[in-house]
Amino acid sequence: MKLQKIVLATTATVLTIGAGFAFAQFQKPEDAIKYRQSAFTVMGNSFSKIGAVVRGEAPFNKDEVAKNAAIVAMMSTLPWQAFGPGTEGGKAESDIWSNSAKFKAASERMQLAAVDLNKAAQSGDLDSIKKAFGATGASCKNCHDDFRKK
Ligand code: ASC
Repeated sequence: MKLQKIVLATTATVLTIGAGFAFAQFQKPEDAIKYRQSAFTVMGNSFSKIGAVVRGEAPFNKDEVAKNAAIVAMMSTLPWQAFGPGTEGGKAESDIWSNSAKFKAASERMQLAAVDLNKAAQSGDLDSIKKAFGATGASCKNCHDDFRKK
Protein backbone atom coordinates (compact mmCIF):
# COMPACT_ATOMS: atom_id res chain seq x y z
CA MET A 1 0.00 0.00 0.00
CA LYS A 2 1.37 3.39 -0.97
CA LEU A 3 1.96 5.76 1.92
CA GLN A 4 -0.48 8.27 0.46
CA LYS A 5 -3.25 5.64 0.37
CA ILE A 6 -2.61 4.74 3.99
CA VAL A 7 -2.82 8.41 5.01
CA LEU A 8 -6.02 8.92 3.03
CA ALA A 9 -7.59 5.81 4.50
CA THR A 10 -7.10 7.25 7.97
CA THR A 11 -8.06 10.87 7.20
CA ALA A 12 -11.84 10.37 7.58
CA THR A 13 -11.40 8.97 11.08
CA VAL A 14 -9.13 11.80 12.11
CA LEU A 15 -11.53 14.38 10.71
CA THR A 16 -14.31 12.93 12.85
CA ILE A 17 -12.17 13.09 15.95
CA GLY A 18 -10.91 16.56 15.04
CA ALA A 19 -14.44 17.90 14.66
CA GLY A 20 -14.81 18.07 18.43
CA PHE A 21 -13.41 21.08 20.26
CA ALA A 22 -11.37 19.27 22.86
CA PHE A 23 -8.47 21.46 23.89
CA ALA A 24 -5.08 19.89 23.86
CA GLN A 25 -2.82 20.62 26.78
CA PHE A 26 -0.13 23.20 26.18
CA GLN A 27 2.44 24.24 28.76
CA LYS A 28 2.17 27.94 27.94
CA PRO A 29 -0.12 30.09 25.77
CA GLU A 30 2.84 30.71 23.45
CA ASP A 31 3.06 26.97 22.81
CA ALA A 32 -0.58 26.93 21.67
CA ILE A 33 0.00 29.97 19.46
CA LYS A 34 3.08 28.39 17.90
CA TYR A 35 1.21 25.13 17.34
CA ARG A 36 -1.76 26.70 15.55
CA GLN A 37 0.45 29.05 13.50
CA SER A 38 2.61 26.09 12.45
CA ALA A 39 -0.43 24.08 11.35
CA PHE A 40 -1.71 27.07 9.34
CA THR A 41 1.75 27.56 7.80
CA VAL A 42 2.02 23.96 6.61
CA MET A 43 -1.58 24.02 5.36
CA GLY A 44 -1.04 27.33 3.54
CA ASN A 45 2.13 26.05 1.90
CA SER A 46 0.36 23.06 0.34
CA PHE A 47 -2.70 25.15 -0.50
CA SER A 48 -0.50 27.67 -2.35
CA LYS A 49 1.12 24.86 -4.35
CA ILE A 50 -2.33 23.76 -5.52
CA GLY A 51 -3.14 27.41 -6.24
CA ALA A 52 -0.18 27.69 -8.59
CA VAL A 53 -1.56 24.72 -10.57
CA VAL A 54 -5.10 26.12 -10.56
CA ARG A 55 -3.83 29.44 -11.92
CA GLY A 56 -1.76 27.71 -14.60
CA GLU A 57 1.53 28.88 -13.10
CA ALA A 58 2.72 25.33 -12.39
CA PRO A 59 2.19 22.12 -14.39
CA PHE A 60 -0.67 19.85 -13.33
CA ASN A 61 0.90 16.84 -11.68
CA LYS A 62 -2.01 14.78 -10.31
CA ASP A 63 0.04 13.00 -7.65
CA GLU A 64 1.50 16.25 -6.35
CA VAL A 65 -1.91 17.94 -6.17
CA ALA A 66 -3.39 14.85 -4.50
CA LYS A 67 -0.58 14.82 -1.93
CA ASN A 68 -0.94 18.54 -1.19
CA ALA A 69 -4.73 18.31 -0.90
CA ALA A 70 -4.37 15.43 1.57
CA ILE A 71 -2.00 17.61 3.60
CA VAL A 72 -4.47 20.51 3.53
CA ALA A 73 -7.32 18.24 4.69
CA MET A 74 -5.20 16.73 7.45
CA MET A 75 -3.77 20.03 8.68
CA SER A 76 -7.16 21.74 8.55
CA THR A 77 -8.25 19.68 11.55
CA LEU A 78 -5.38 20.70 13.82
CA PRO A 79 -5.32 24.43 14.67
CA TRP A 80 -8.65 24.56 16.53
CA GLN A 81 -7.56 22.61 19.58
CA ALA A 82 -4.90 25.30 20.12
CA PHE A 83 -7.42 28.17 20.55
CA GLY A 84 -8.26 27.17 24.11
CA PRO A 85 -9.11 29.57 26.93
CA GLY A 86 -6.26 31.93 27.76
CA THR A 87 -4.42 31.51 24.47
CA GLU A 88 -5.15 34.96 23.05
CA GLY A 89 -2.32 36.28 20.92
CA GLY A 90 -0.73 36.13 17.51
CA LYS A 91 -3.14 37.45 14.90
CA ALA A 92 -6.16 36.02 16.68
CA GLU A 93 -9.07 38.45 17.13
CA SER A 94 -10.75 38.37 20.53
CA ASP A 95 -14.02 37.44 18.80
CA ILE A 96 -12.65 33.89 18.58
CA TRP A 97 -13.33 33.62 22.31
CA SER A 98 -16.31 35.97 22.61
CA ASN A 99 -18.14 34.53 19.58
CA SER A 100 -16.88 30.98 19.69
CA ALA A 101 -19.95 29.46 18.01
CA LYS A 102 -19.37 31.58 14.91
CA PHE A 103 -15.67 30.75 14.94
CA LYS A 104 -16.44 27.04 15.25
CA ALA A 105 -18.88 27.24 12.32
CA ALA A 106 -16.27 29.04 10.19
CA SER A 107 -13.63 26.47 11.08
CA GLU A 108 -15.97 23.62 10.19
CA ARG A 109 -16.86 25.22 6.87
CA MET A 110 -13.16 25.31 6.02
CA GLN A 111 -12.54 21.71 7.13
CA LEU A 112 -15.45 20.47 5.03
CA ALA A 113 -14.25 22.50 2.02
CA ALA A 114 -10.82 20.90 2.47
CA VAL A 115 -12.42 17.44 2.44
CA ASP A 116 -14.14 18.32 -0.86
CA LEU A 117 -10.86 19.64 -2.26
CA ASN A 118 -9.15 16.41 -1.22
CA LYS A 119 -11.87 14.31 -2.88
CA ALA A 120 -11.53 16.32 -6.09
CA ALA A 121 -7.75 16.04 -5.99
CA GLN A 122 -7.84 12.28 -5.50
CA SER A 123 -10.17 12.02 -8.54
CA GLY A 124 -7.59 13.92 -10.57
CA ASP A 125 -10.21 16.02 -12.39
CA LEU A 126 -8.76 19.50 -12.83
CA ASP A 127 -12.11 21.26 -13.28
CA SER A 128 -13.38 19.80 -9.99
CA ILE A 129 -10.10 20.73 -8.33
CA LYS A 130 -10.46 24.32 -9.53
CA LYS A 131 -14.01 24.61 -8.18
CA ALA A 132 -13.13 23.03 -4.85
CA PHE A 133 -10.00 25.17 -4.58
CA GLY A 134 -12.11 28.32 -5.04
CA ALA A 135 -14.56 27.22 -2.36
CA THR A 136 -11.76 26.38 0.05
CA GLY A 137 -10.04 29.73 -0.54
CA ALA A 138 -13.36 31.47 0.13
CA SER A 139 -13.66 29.59 3.42
CA CYS A 140 -10.14 30.73 4.41
CA LYS A 141 -11.01 34.33 3.60
CA ASN A 142 -14.39 34.11 5.36
CA CYS A 143 -12.71 33.20 8.63
CA HIS A 144 -9.81 35.65 8.18
CA ASP A 145 -12.23 38.54 7.59
CA ASP A 146 -13.90 37.99 10.95
CA PHE A 147 -11.24 36.42 13.14
CA ARG A 148 -7.72 37.34 11.98
CA LYS A 149 -6.12 40.70 12.72
CA LYS A 150 -5.08 42.55 9.58
C1 ASC B 1 -4.11 31.22 0.39
C2 ASC B 1 -3.77 31.57 1.71
C3 ASC B 1 -4.89 31.98 2.33
C4 ASC B 1 -6.05 31.85 1.44
C5 ASC B 1 -6.85 33.09 1.31
C6 ASC B 1 -7.94 32.94 0.29
O1 ASC B 1 -3.36 30.79 -0.46
O2 ASC B 1 -2.56 31.53 2.27
O3 ASC B 1 -4.98 32.39 3.55
O4 ASC B 1 -5.48 31.43 0.20
O5 ASC B 1 -6.02 34.15 0.96
O6 ASC B 1 -8.63 34.14 0.15
